[in-house]
Amino acid sequence: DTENVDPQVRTPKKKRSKRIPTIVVEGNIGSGKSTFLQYFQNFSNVIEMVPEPVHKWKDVDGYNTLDMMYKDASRWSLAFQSYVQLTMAEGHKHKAKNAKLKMMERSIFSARNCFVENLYQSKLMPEVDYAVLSEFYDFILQQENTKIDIIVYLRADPLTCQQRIKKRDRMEEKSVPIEYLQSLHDLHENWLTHQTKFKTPAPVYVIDANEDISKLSVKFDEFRDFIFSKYS
Ligand code: TTP
Repeated sequence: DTENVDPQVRTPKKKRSKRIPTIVVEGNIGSGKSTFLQYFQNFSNVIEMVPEPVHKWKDVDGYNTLDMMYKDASRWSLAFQSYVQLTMAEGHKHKAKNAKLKMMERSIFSARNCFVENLYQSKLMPEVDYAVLSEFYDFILQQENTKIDIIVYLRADPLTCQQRIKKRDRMEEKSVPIEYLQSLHDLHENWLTHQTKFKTPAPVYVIDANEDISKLSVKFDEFRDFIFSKYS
């Protein structure tokens, strides 16, 4: 009976921590997401970055699942994409502690709507694997707080992406063909520009990312001003 409880001794209600506005950075492989994130490292007093998960995918108890997936997608894409999905769920759950905003490279949404979809449509992933991943995805969306506030879409031509991938020379990506980048590009476009099959979970801010980084920084400045005034 709570009526008779002395308010002095009542245990205080647990403080619910407020959800921090979350920015998600999307775009094809090689579109410049890391460069964009690097730029915002300079504002770490305002924006907290969620650690980038690629290094985790390269070492799952000693297994480089990213490399395995590229070498034999039919065999390893379920293991790989399951792990990607897990690390994305962790990223969404991550609470920013010392900043007003949180920024994530990619999201569980692009992993599902672009990469898993691409593997399935190109018949590299069997229907049963796709079905299992999709159910798991739906479950995570019900359980975790995957709410995001804005998507920055770095839109770049597949050829530009290919050049940047070649330049950075990541060992696992040696054999990524232009057709693969083209179909991933189309899936990003369908999702973020045309919104045909999948709904976007937040408003989309598009940046034309074809230009050289020296020119791009002006656009990054513009986005910074936009976001800082929105959440000041
Ligand atoms: P990206 O997440 O696109 O990261 P990036 O470092 O290529 O980004 P940018 O060049 O714009 O800075 O992809 C990292 C690697 O992981 C890439 O080889 C594609 C692969 N990948 C998948 O195969 N499936 C997935 O679901 C995701 C998210 C990535």
